[in-house]
Amino acid sequence: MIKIVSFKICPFVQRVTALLEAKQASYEIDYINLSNKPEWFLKVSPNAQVPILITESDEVLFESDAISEYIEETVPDALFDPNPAKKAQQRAWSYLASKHYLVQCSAQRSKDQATLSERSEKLSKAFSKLEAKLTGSKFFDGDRLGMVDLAWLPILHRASIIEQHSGYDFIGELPKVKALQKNILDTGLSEKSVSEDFVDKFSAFYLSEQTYLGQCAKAKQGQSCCGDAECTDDDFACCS
Ligand SMILES: N[C@@H](CCC(=O)N[C@@H](CS)C(=O)NCC(=O)O)C(=O)O
Repeated sequence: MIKIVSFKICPFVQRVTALLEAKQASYEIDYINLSNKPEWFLKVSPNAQVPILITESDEVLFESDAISEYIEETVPDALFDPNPAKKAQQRAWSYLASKHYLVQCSAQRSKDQATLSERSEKLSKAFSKLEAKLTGSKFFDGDRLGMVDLAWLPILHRASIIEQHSGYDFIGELPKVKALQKNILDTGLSEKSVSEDFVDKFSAFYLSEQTYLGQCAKAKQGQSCCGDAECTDDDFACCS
């Protein structure tokens, strides 16, 4: 059976596991601690990063884009369009998502509102491009879930957890992206592609008291708004 080496809150891993789940493929998962990488991992992972995929014949694949293409080619039920031009476009829209994974991680770790606004700007631009491209169909390319949707899944899943806990919405007033987020989350693949304790692990890192979003989350639970002395909004508008 193929094996995925993972870190629980890594969005690059989640893109790969969401693809495996979408194709109903069997796989094992091995979680490692990135702050104390095991020797065996350092020996086989060229960039010392997760995800890696270990094939049934013990070949090690790295880089989530390459791993996703391997899964697409080797596991039945193609999710890319067979037309080369269409496929190239779908790859490009997938890259737009994956190149914003770390942007979102960094925004989520912002210590104050100004930093969050500054760091969210790049992600907002990507969401605006996506909004302009979407047609209003259920998924990116019609009614069937595809590779582009799976590339956006980690970002949209994280945005939803952040919104639920803190009231802050990375997406904002973009109806088509909001509808896509709902349709992707409704597939259940976001939960299936992470560990059971994902929300706890994610919250411990991104919604701790050290982050602005963590302060918003605390405020939303009924304490003072945002921890900001000037902010007294009952509905936490300061966090939205
Ligand atoms: N370009 C890589 C990025 C993977 C990546 O950044 N993984 C992070 C965790 S989310 C990692 O392993 N960081 C550990 C390190 O860089 O030392 C991919 O697409 O697979």
